[in-house]
Amino acid sequence: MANQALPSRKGNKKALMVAPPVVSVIMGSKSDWDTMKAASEILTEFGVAHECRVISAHRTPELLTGFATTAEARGIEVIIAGAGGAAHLAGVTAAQTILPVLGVPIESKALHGMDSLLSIVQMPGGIPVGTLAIGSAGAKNAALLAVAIMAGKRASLRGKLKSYREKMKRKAAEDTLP
Ligand code: RP5
Repeated sequence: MANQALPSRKGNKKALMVAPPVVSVIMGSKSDWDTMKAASEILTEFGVAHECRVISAHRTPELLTGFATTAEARGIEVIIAGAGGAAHLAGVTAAQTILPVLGVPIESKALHGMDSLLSIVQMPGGIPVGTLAIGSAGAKNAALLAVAIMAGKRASLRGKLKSYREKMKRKAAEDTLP
C-alpha cells in the first residue's frame, strides 16, 4: 500500500468501493519503507483503511504543509510519521494539525536511531508527538496505538484488539524452548 493513491472518483467501480483512508502513514524517505511497512501490515490486519506516503520535512516542506493542513478535512484520524537522523517530520506535522501524531524513529546508520529517537521524543511542551520505539517494533506499535485510539468509537476494532492480545497470550503460553 506504499504511496497508495486516493480512490479515483471517475467511474471506476473498484476504486469507489475502496474506503477512504483514516490513518496516514508518512515517512521521510523511501528508504524508511522497510521499517514503516510493519505499520501498514498491522493496519491491514485490522482492516483499517490507510495510505502510505513519502513526505519529507526538509526535502518537500511545502508538500508536508499541504498534507498536514488538509489531513483532518480528508477524514484522517491518526498520523504515523517515521523519520531518521535529525528527524523533524513528526514534530513539524504535529505543529500543523490537531490530529494525534505518532512518531517512529528510524534506525539510522551513524547513531543507530538514537538521533532519530531524541529528535522525535524531545518535543517542547505544547505540541505533542507520541513517540514509539526505534525501528520495526515502533512502527508496529504505532499502528496498534492508532487502532487503540480509533477503537474508542469503534466496537469492531475493540473486539479485534482483544482477540489480537488473546492470540499473543496463547502463543506465549504455548511456546516451548528448543
Ligand atoms: C530522513 O533521512 C529519512 O526519514 C531517512 O530516514 C533519512 C535518510 O534518507 P535517505 O537519504 O535514505 O533518503 O529524512
